Amino acid sequence: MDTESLYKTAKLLMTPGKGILAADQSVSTMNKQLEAIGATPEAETRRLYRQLLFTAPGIEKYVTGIILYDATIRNHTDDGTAFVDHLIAKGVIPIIKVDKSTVPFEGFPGEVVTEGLDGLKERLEEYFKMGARAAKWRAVVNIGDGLPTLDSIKFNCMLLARYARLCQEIGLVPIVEPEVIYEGTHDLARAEEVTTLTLRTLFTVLTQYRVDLKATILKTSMVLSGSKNAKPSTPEEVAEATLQTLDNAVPNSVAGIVFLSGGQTPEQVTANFNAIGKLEKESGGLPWALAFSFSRGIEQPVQEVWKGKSENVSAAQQKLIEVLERNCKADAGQL
Ligand code: 5MM
Repeated sequence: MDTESLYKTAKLLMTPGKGILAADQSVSTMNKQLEAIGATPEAETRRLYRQLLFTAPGIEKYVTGIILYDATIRNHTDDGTAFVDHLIAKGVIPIIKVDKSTVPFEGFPGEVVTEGLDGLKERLEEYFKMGARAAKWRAVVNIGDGLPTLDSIKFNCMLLARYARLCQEIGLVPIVEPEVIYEGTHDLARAEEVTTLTLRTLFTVLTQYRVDLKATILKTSMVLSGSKNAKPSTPEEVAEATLQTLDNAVPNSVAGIVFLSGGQTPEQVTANFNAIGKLEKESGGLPWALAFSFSRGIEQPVQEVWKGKSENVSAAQQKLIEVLERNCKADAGQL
């Protein structure tokens, strides 16, 4: 394991003032997003959309890395340049999503388990050769009546540990993403309780299975009341609960923490992220660097401008830069 290279990559990914763009939608998710804007859900439209994102002038000023899906890492721009080579030339680190999504967890009604360990070592080796230097795996934790179960959390954390240690062996920085789902009627206190339990379990299991936390990035949900709770959390409440949870559950040695947007609206997630940035400043600094790693929270406004039409590409790229710039300001609590 080349720990020095891993530490260097992790540090670059967490460069202050920038974030990570999650452009790793699977084919089915991407197609749903295309249909929602009236675009044709086919391979060429998906390629054109990723090209729009990756060739946006100046994107490298706002992102350290971009998370790609398997079909995207194998794809190219109009002139035949591999997307990975295009990103590397801009100083943007290619990151690859390596999980194969979730399936129902038999014996655990209402819970899911993430697939993707079979053949993972060979896939990671191939992605490394292509130019990827980090990889992401998403586990899902649902909150509901009697949910989540500790057994389900533990099992998903073991899968995350196996993936993370394999990544480090091969030279890829693991981005571990245990997403506590926003959808539901739960209140803020319950979200905090579940997120704390999930993160504490995760770091116990990662340590047990010899994952180097100094070469690991956590991708986490913000802590907020459920999407169907009668009392939506204010940005100040989200900031306080989120930082308290991280303080209670994340070891100082972790290389960095990035946030997912999790179905919050783009405006809501940026306001919450800004409140986190403000509170971070007031607290005089945290043990880890914090950054954004939104997908829907950044891309939804871009897709709405683009609508799948070539004449809107430039305006959509401007929108992307505008949203990224706002989130970089929010990172510093400057909105
Ligand atoms: C768009 O969501 C990504 C891929 O999910 P699917 O495999 O279901 O298409 C996901 O990995 C994403 O990177 C993170 O969950 C964060 O995305 P959001 O949209 O929550 O910021």
